[in-house]
Amino acid sequence: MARIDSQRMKELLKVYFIMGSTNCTKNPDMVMKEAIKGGISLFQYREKGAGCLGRQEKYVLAEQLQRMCRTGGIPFIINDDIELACEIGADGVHIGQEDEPAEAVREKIGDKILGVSAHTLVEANEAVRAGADYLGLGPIYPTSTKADAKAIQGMALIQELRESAITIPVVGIGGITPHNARAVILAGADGVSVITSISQAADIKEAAASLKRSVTI
Ligand code: 3NM
Repeated sequence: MARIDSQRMKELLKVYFIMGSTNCTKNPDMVMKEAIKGGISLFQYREKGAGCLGRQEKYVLAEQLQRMCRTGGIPFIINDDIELACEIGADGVHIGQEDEPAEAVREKIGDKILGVSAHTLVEANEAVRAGADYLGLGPIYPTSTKADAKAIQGMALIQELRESAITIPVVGIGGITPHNARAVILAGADGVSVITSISQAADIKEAAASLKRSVTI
């Protein structure tokens, strides 16, 4: 296996859905099924926050969601838990700045997809050097999903990055909905990453489909 091609990565980032059990008001299986039907392009399992699942249950849900992604042809990424990602053969991992250094994670995961959250140009450059395949930039808009979210970035970081020499695929995150997604793409992102606007939508399939329409320019 070789590292993912940058063009393919950009395609996968278009509608990047992130979810864990605490983000769902409905059964996670059902949410996943509808999101796939609606046209998500990539999925990240992120089990975080108050009331999140313990090790064994997390493992079971991860495998369940991974199976659904496989059937739907959607690559399956795991947040933070590199051990779990390697154990179940996930397609990639996503890490933040507080996690293990990207360079060490790249060593452990070989050619799997590596995503890194960045909040400054310095962090972005460092992640590229360490072997990231894509960057998550945020929070773009206000979000109540991540308790320790940094200051709102708006489009500034995406634009700054696009004006720099960095060409790595990037996805915006934080408070993105079908109504404000297009601005993120127009600012230079390759896609949008969302939790709430899909996981808690009244019509999950339509929310995913609507995001897909918004980012298709
Ligand atoms: N990371 P929602 S913001 C997981 O800024 C995450 O790096 C962020 O959730 C960052 O789509 C965020 O519900 C939460 O706003 C995104």
